[in-house]
Amino acid sequence: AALALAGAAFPAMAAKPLVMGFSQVGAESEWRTANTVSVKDAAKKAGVNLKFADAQQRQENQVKAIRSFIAQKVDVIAFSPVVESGWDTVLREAKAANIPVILTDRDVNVADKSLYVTLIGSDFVEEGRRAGRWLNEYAKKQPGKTFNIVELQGTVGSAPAIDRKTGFDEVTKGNAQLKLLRTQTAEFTRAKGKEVMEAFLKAHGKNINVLYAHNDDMAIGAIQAIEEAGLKPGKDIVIVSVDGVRGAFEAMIQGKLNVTVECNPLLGPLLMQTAKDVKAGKQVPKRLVVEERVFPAEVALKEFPNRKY
Ligand code: GZL
Repeated sequence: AALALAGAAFPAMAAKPLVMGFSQVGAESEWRTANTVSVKDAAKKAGVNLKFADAQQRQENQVKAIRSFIAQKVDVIAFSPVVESGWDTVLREAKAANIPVILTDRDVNVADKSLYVTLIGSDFVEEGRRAGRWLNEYAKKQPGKTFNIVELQGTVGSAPAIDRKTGFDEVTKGNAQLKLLRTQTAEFTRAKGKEVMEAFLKAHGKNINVLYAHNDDMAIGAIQAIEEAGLKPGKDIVIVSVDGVRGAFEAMIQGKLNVTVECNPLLGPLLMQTAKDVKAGKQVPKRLVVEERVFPAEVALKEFPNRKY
């Protein structure tokens, strides 16, 4: 009789750690830094082997990173696309290599939606609507007064810049009290926010009543420019911003910023769980939206100790 394999015990196969290639936009804002910390911490906690690449806000660096992840045969690719367009080719290469792609934070504009599994992130159009609704309510308290608005847009072609403008315009376009004076990109950074606000102030000075900034970093840069022009941010120029980062809470507590619309960067844990589900062949929704709030200056002091980023 064949020799029975008496009790040959195979060592329990330790699950090989999931390998994730992550291409990050850059390090342009407090929000982005918090997002990177969340992804790295969550990978550690989830036992995910994370290969992290910072693109310095350049799309060609993200394409290069994704190609390198494909060459390394990672289990899953995740990235936050710096702009919406120009991803079809490299995502088709990932699909041909049978590597699932998860979008975090920002969306892509691709003809074939099967090129990515899901998008985890905020509803930027709703964030823009929330900023516009706050301003409509603010204007209502001063009937008859008109407000000249200047707008600092985020990175040209990025989902948050396109959508935050869309949402804000949608809810404010019928308001006769509000008039958009100037709008220009300041690329989500403090430095550019200050530079563009200086130009706006040189051209329009005291005629500016409101600043709508697509993120807190640009608002904080603009606050410096407003003070250097001898005006009071938060009073002479009312400031509406987005993200809800620490710097915004500090500015609200100092009376220099009037409201920030939260955009949650803490996507790491949901990303790691989703990656594991995808690898296990589970169905995941095409869109995973994170919950967010609006923080007017009146609540800043109370809320500040609870902030996690
Ligand atoms: C929003 C994110 C934006 C932030 C900016 O989810 O893409 O990019 O609002 C960051 O601070 O630069």
